[in-house]
Amino acid sequence: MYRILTPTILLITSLTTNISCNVLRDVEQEIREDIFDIYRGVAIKTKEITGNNVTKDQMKLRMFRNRPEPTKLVLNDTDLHLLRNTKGRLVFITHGWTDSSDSDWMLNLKEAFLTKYPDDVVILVDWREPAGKLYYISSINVYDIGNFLAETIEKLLDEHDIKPSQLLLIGHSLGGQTMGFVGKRLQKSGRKLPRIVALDPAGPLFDIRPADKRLNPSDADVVEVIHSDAGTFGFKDSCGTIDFYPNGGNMQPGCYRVDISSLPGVKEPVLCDHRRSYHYFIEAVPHPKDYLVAVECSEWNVLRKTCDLNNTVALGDLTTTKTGEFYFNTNRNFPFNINHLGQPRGFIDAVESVGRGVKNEADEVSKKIKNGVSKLSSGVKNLFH
Ligand SMILES: [Ca+2]
Repeated sequence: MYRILTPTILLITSLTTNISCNVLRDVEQEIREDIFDIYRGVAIKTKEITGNNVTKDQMKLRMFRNRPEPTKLVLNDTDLHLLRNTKGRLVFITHGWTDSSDSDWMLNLKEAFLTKYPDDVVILVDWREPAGKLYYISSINVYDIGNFLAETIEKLLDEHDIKPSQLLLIGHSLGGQTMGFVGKRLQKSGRKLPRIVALDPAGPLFDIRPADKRLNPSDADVVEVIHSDAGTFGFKDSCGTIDFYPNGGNMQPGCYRVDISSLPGVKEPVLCDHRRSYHYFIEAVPHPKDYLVAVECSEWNVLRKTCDLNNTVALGDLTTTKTGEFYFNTNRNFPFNINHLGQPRGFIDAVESVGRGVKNEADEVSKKIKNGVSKLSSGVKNLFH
């Protein structure tokens, strides 16, 4: 749609939007430090990979497919031959901290794939127990889970005629980091994954690690990253071959509308931005073209956006080999796709919304969050349970 527009460079100032955003970002930073930084010292001292006892049976693979007949089973090593004649892809999807494959988002994403791509097989990777530890421990456990999943994939490639081109790995939060470790491990035996999709890959404790100990652009031929809570729960900087920053990457419209002052209701508003990454992706999968279209921007800061309207990619295009940083705006609620006729509409919406009172809302919510932060410090262990 952008191609019909004549200007190739778009500059839009949105200073007012960013003032209100910065209020919330400061508060988010406080929450982040309360939740994660108390463990930071421990995590740095912990020898990575050692000192934990994750076993392979703590990783469960739940397989779903429509053909040759609808099948749903827990996949053991002895069942891998069932995948031998898969015509489509093997889509591995995994979750993050304190999450499991029972989550609606994983089941919805599975359905999105099987409906749009009926020849695909979806395998939900469940590691709920190692993912349910204190954050710094779970953040170390991703090494083991990544290695276990890589071993299974090696068996599929070596013994069951699966081709590397059939593999697609998708993970949210710590799961995004996990899939990076699968890619690293496979490269040790000379194979490279074609594509990883990391949905707001975890930032805390990974942001202080060197690139080879976290998700990085060399983990697969294409590493797609959707940053929806960049710098808070998600990884802030570009860490893929292509990085999407919906709504700028940290402040998702429609989040922060739940009353945070009554814990444990704090869970939803705090994680709302982080979770939007999978909501956007689930909505994108059925529409590989002309939907949730992102535009490449070389600059996106307080004062200006410098975007190349001729360089776009749809979020659901799982064939793209484009590289760079891409941005798109969304609606506040489902459906998140904005009518892109006249592409600048998304940007105009963002500016207009300030006039509609977003600033007031932001101030009110930030006040409530600040009240919540003091409660968080005392109850952090129970926060996500
Ligand atoms: Ca955020």
